[in-house]
Amino acid sequence: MKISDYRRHVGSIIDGQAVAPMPGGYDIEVVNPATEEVAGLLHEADAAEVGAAIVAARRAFDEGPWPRMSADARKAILYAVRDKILAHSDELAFLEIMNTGLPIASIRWQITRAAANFEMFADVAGLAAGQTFTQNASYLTYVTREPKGVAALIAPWNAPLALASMRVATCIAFGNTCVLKPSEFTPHSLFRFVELIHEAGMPAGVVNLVNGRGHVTGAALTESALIDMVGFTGGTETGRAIMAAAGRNLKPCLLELGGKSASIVFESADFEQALDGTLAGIFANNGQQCLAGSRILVQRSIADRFIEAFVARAKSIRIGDPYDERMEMGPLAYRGHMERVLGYARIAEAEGSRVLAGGRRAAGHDKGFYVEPTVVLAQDNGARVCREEIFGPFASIIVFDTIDDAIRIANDSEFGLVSYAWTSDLATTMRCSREIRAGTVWVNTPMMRELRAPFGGYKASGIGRDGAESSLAFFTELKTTSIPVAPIAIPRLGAN
Ligand code: TXE
Repeated sequence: MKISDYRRHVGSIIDGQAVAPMPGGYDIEVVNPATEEVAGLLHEADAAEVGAAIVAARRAFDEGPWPRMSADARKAILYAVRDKILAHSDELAFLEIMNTGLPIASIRWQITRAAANFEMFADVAGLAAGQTFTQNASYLTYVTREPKGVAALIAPWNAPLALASMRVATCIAFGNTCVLKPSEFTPHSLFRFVELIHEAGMPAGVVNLVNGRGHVTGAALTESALIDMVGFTGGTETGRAIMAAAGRNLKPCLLELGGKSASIVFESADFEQALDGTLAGIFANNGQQCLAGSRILVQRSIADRFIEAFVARAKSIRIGDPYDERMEMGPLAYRGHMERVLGYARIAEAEGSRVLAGGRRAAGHDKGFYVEPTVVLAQDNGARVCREEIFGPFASIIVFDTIDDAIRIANDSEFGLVSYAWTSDLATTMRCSREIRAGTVWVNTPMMRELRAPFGGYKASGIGRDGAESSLAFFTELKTTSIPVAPIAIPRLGAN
């Protein structure tokens, strides 16, 4: 695809129509992180434009066909969205890489995931059922699930299609409508995604799109009293601000936030598998993933050998043009983020931790936010590089002695999104599974998302879960109806 083939200036899509950017409106340059060139412009939606998008979503919910359609009719459209995503995967991949700098192999997989999100939640909604209570012989009481209303959905920049499609699919599958706001760093693939949703036959107003910065467009969306719920994926500090705004209007929030997850390598591990898995756990997706295994805990008996092998492999990771199939890492998403990640190498040195690899911009690139895979041997878990989410290709290694130490260190964190355990010992596996306070424990595997199962965080890693039952619970209201099965005696107030 050529640069002239895509829409460079993206704005809002309201009620199924692209909104022409207003003259004099605020435009933001979107930078390609691999080349530092301006890839396109983003027209920022102000509060009035966000309001128009919310009104469109409100009307589509209150009066439109989508919440009133049969589940099968909705499923047919959601399947058509899946097919559109797959049919346009090259185009979506081009746009996603242009904004994010993620390597094409990662992106291909994420586009497949975006399509799978629509299929999975169409199926889940198609099978959702209520409850019936007949214990009281005089009554039939049944419980139905109804769509909850209009959602404000805020997406991050680290995996825009995979993460926004999860929010949108879980929301609309149950009959809700939404306004989606992508990150201001990565609007292009999601603009095309929302166009494709309409090309698949989605009624106007079900999925609306606004673009802009968080404190302008995002805040106008989450502070609105006309929305019914908020779904957010992003940083923990932003999550706090969003929940505070939504809380003022008593709107519930589903928050998938940051992490500082432990990847624990026990001496009982299959060494090569653990090496492959811990490397993938921190360096996949350019290190920019909430579920990264960013604290690597290694048992002392194997520590020297493991660290040596880990550093050697980290130094050999192929970094370069994200459109090149051979590359394993591309540039970080934006300059400020790159500078923040590099800053942590200086913090590590100042604190007395040892930088074993990386910690600087990758050599051989005149342009682009490329950072060398960085490995730090931390003094202990109190180091800032072990406590703060860095969100880049930055592994902090800690050496431990016993399983008690490993579990204590894993749990000694503000976060609790996921954890990884590498062991062939059953008792060790079971202790990790039971005692680590994180939403997911992966044993002997890097990231494995079972979309049916709950996914989300303990502690500052989030509130609520994605997943078949969890998404149903968040995105629907429960209604109880009670009907007498025969005439009943009602007190006759005022009758005599
Ligand atoms: O993301 P933000 P930032 C973490 C990671 C990263 C840090 C900061 O540690 O270094 O967060 O990243 C919108 N009201 N993660 O600042 O702010 C914003 O426009 C409404 C973890 O770049 O979380 C964007 O659409 N919306 C992570 C979205 O929030 C607001 C993914 C995410 O941006 C807003 C990304 C406001 N007041 C970063 N302020 C993960 N868990 O996957 C911002 N936004």
